[in-house]
Amino acid sequence: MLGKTALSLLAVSGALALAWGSPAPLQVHATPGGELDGLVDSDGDFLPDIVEWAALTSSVSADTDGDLVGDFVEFVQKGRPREPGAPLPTDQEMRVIVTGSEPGAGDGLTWLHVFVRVLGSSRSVTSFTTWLELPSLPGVHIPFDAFASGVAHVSQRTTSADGTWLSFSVPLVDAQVLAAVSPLTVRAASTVNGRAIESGVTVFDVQGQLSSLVPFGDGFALQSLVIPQYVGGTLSNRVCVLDLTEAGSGPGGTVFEVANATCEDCNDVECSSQCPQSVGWVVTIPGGLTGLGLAN
Ligand SMILES: [Ca+2]
Ligand SMILES: [Ca+2]
Repeated sequence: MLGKTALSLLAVSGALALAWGSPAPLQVHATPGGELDGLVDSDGDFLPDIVEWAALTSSVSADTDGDLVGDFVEFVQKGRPREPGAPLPTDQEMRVIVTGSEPGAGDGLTWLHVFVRVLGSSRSVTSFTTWLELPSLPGVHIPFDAFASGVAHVSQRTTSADGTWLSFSVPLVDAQVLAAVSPLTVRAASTVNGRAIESGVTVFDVQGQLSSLVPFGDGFALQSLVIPQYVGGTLSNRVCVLDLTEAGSGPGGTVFEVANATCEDCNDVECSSQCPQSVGWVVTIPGGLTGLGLAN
């Protein structure tokens, strides 16, 4: 798989370049009304439903915690969209996240999403790169060739007070394939109006479910990426809040140990009884939490 790494990064950067004003051959769809292209966004807040699931925001409310700061802004600022708080300073922002496919799609694919908030002209984005890192291959930046599996969806929305919002989503390989090479970290770096911004997300295979860490309270929640099937009208899923303690660093990144694990009620889903078993679990995150852009 690692040998097939020559094309997809070009596709990724090409899509964004096109959206941001540079000529590129990649096919994308215009969204003149500021709507998301191709992905269901039930509450119209520019975050697809599948992203809201993975990020633990509400897919039917554009302001999950009702603090008058919209979900999109809190999400790209790596804030706490489930907890009311004062607005964070306004700046260029970026956040990446990996999700499963839309319910009913039946393709089992995963998706990479990149969201950017640009203040000023969207043409002020002067660089963009995204790559994968594996703890087993420290320092190696793996482009997306072997992982991208379809056409990118690119959308743009101009707001009156919150800048220009950019959305880039591309289908990746089957969840089982991604699980086979996990844990892995998806990272992106960009320069917007002279400011270097970065973001990342680490994807784990937790007992057969692809999961990632989501900022939650004082720590992180472990949330599945793939929306499970409805069983008897009730969503059953693992929503497990982890307290991470830094345990050292190695060639693959910063090593964290799960010191505590508690179940929390999120999006009307219930935590798995297996959550407490996460205590003692060791996680290696390339670049650490700072590298993910989640530690302010
Ligand atoms: Ca939404
Ligand atoms: Ca809010």
